[in-house]
Amino acid sequence: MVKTLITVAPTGAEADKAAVPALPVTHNELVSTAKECEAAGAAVIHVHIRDENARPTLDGARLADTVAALRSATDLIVQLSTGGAVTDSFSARLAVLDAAPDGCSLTCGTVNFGNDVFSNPWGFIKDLYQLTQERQVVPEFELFDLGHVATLHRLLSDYGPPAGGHVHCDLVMGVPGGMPGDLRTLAAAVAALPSGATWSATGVGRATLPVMLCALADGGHLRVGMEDTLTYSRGRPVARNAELVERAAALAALAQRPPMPPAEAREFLGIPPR
Ligand code: KMH
Ligand code: ZN
Repeated sequence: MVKTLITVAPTGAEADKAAVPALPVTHNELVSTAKECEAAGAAVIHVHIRDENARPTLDGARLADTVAALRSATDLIVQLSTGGAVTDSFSARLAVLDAAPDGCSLTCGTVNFGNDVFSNPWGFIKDLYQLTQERQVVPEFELFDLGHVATLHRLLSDYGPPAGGHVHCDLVMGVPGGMPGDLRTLAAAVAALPSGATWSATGVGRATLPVMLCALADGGHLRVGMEDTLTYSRGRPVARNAELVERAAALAALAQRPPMPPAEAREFLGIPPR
């Protein structure tokens, strides 16, 4: 029985702190959220940071401080976002690896993102991938659409295996402009993955629960958090990221695939022990 890897994505780059007071945006809010989510069953934290005005930033010193603080306060695997916000430059997104995280996200294609475009042309994808190999930062391949799976195959075939040697993907489903969060699409995406790859899935907004249940039913892993979902149930805002992790952990336990502790998750993902 393979346990369930739970990733928490507590902040994201899109939600506005003024509209969503429970969103962790300060250093202290992020660290205390991380501790609570670890206690609730998370093994990985997918990190976006904010500046002093709660706006998304890729500031290098802040990122490095955040990595250090999360490492000293938790055993979580620290995965920095290289997606950032839709307004971030490619050079700033590449420079995220200077903060030397355990892992990073690596999105395998451009996607419409509501009224915006999340831009990931091939030239940027391959540069970022080669940088992860050089720095030995383990990438998680973020797939927002079925076409992104084709680019993942091209990346592996042109540049070889990732740092750590294991391919782990995250299906991000239900973004307006990306693949929908339903059973048939999830099955098609999983069937198209490279052989030996493992995968998590996350459903944005109202796709959260269907995607979580489908992923558990099909041997997948879970990502939850306020980056993807601001509503716990109809009309009820998320109060804390940890309640999303608690719900994921409870469903995983019900599926007889309890949460994977961080040390096991490191081995599973090919990330060296701390
Ligand atoms: N904020 C989105 C535009 C990632 O973290 O790598 C991109 C994103 C993906 O969140
Ligand atoms: Zn993200």
